[in-house]
Amino acid sequence: MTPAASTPIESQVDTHVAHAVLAGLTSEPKRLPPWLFYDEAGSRLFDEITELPEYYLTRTERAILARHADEMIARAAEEASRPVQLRIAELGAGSAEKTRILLRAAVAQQGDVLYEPVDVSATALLVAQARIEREIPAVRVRPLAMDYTNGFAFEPTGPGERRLVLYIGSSIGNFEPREAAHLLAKVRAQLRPGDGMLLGVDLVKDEQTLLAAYDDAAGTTAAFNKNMLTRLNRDLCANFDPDAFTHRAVWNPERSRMEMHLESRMAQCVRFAALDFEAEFEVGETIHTESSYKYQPGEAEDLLARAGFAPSASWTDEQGWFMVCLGQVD
Ligand code: AVJ
Repeated sequence: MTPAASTPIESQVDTHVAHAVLAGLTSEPKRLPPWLFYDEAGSRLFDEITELPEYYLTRTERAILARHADEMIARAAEEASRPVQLRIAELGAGSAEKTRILLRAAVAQQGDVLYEPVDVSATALLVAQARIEREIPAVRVRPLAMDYTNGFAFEPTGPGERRLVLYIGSSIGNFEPREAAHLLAKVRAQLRPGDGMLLGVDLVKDEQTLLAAYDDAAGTTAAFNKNMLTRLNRDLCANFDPDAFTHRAVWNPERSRMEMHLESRMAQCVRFAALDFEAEFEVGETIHTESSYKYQPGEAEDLLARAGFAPSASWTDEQGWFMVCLGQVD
């Protein structure tokens, strides 16, 4: 036997991915967690989605930030007695494309700024760091590569410093409302009086607009959804035929969320060679791959308040499609 062939398969398998797949595909109905979207190809497809005409979220939030960044930064740094220096952290920073608007506003207000992006993808962080340091030299970038959903620790701020945590892009929408409140409370527990949290949430709107945003004409969202299967073929030696599944986007009004599913076009059996596991699909059976919760105006503030923040301001666009809220620690 060659050394390669005798290497235990387990040692090559990402156990985090393996556990997610075993739990999700043995449950009824079947599900897979949305973090599995973001391998290299998936992250690229997501960046493409943010530029689609139907995907209003990114450009709407960007417009809100562009219009109100100075006020957001000024409020976060507001202090009666002495000047404060803001330090900006960001959860799920990714390519940090929209963040640069806030960083520029902070530089204009205080001269320089320390930016601490947190993301599971170390490569995304390196790319973002290089770009920001080149474009805005007054920003020092200190990236932190980790899965912030499993707990995290910020470096304590010094005297005269305040931390502003960004959680923008509607990433919070992927969490069940109770999990979302729990995650924000964990962030709150790391902060001190005067620190703040800037939260971006997508708002409920007409169904047609929502459906188009998650089922675009070019098929990019369908490719993004199906890429999860391609990723599992690679990571777990599975034999999914991505074209044996159909992309489905559904508005669930009872739960106020968009859902993405992959629907099996036929009865089929998929084998995971790395796990010695098989998943059976009936014709029409679905895998639920993502929920994106949509909030009512006022609910984002409630979410912040439940996590222990005092909601201090919120900003929206003319159509009332997206909302950015600032919460502060009293
Ligand atoms: C990155 C979670 C905000 O829910 O809209 C884009 C991901 N899914 N198209 C979202 C996504 C389908 C996105 N978030």
